Amino acid sequence: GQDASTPETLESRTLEGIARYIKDGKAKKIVIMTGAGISTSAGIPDFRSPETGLYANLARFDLPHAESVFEISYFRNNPNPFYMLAQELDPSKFRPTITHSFIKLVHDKGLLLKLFTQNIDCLESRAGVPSDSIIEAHGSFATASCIECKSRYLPEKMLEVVRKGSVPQCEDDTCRGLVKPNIVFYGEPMPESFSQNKTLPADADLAIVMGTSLTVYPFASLPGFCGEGVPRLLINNEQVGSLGSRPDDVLLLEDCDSGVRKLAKALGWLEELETEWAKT
Ligand code: CNA
Repeated sequence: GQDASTPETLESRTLEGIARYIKDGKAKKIVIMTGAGISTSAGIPDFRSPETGLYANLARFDLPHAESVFEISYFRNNPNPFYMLAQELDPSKFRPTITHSFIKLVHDKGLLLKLFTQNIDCLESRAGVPSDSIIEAHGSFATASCIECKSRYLPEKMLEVVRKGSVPQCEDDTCRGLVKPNIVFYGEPMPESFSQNKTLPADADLAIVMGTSLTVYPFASLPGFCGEGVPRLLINNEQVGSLGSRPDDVLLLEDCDSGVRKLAKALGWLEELETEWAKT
């Protein structure tokens, strides 16, 4: 949890302390880091929540272990569990949460340095965050391609084939490789956009980490790139990573949506936030 040391930068290690810091104009370059927990209230299960998480519900697929569904070597031999899951997770079925709209609002205020997301559901874009402000660290469902020759495949077409219970294959007759959305599987390299920007948190004057277990590397190392003395706010159901260990870390251990509402209220942004969310 949050250690007891007195803050160096914030007036107090509380949500109000963070709000004051922002209102005083000290946070002009906010880096936001997110994971599956910001989309659970939209109805998309995360990986690791007990009972509701995907890993807890993969037994029916008879996998060697839960992560196999996202392993490139497993996918090559048996893509069916992934495609079954892809059908359920079809991102067009879900609406952004108020947490996504909060990120849009931070952007509209001119305060967003960058959003790093592990999510593949494209809900940040759907909430209106412009693509050049988003680093999709694990890719997304927005594009798809052949895992062998890398040629592009229309994602709508992929979902159409998947919905019929068939396996989408490369349209090049000499290839016929499997098609997969361009999400990063275990065993695949990170996107260049991530590698090129991963030290960007060092330029931030505030970090907000939300809805992630911070267990997947290299993403999980991002909050560590923030400078010492730069406040880091965690809004999550549980304490994760090393957040709470620095004197200007603030832990808000609760639901993301209620947490961002509290922060927005403390900032005097709540009405604007609700209006923004109503547009989605
Ligand atoms: P995770 O490991 O499942 O962790 C989720 C974290 O969020 C946990 O600490 C939960 O306690 C917390 N949490 C869940 N719901 C809430 C909530 N409503 N409010 C506050 N906290 C909550 O997920 P990570 O993102 O950390 O793991 C990385 C994987 C998950 C990435 O590679 C993603 O691609 C992948 N994933 C993405 C999605 C998506 O795009 N929506 C869904 C499922 C998995």
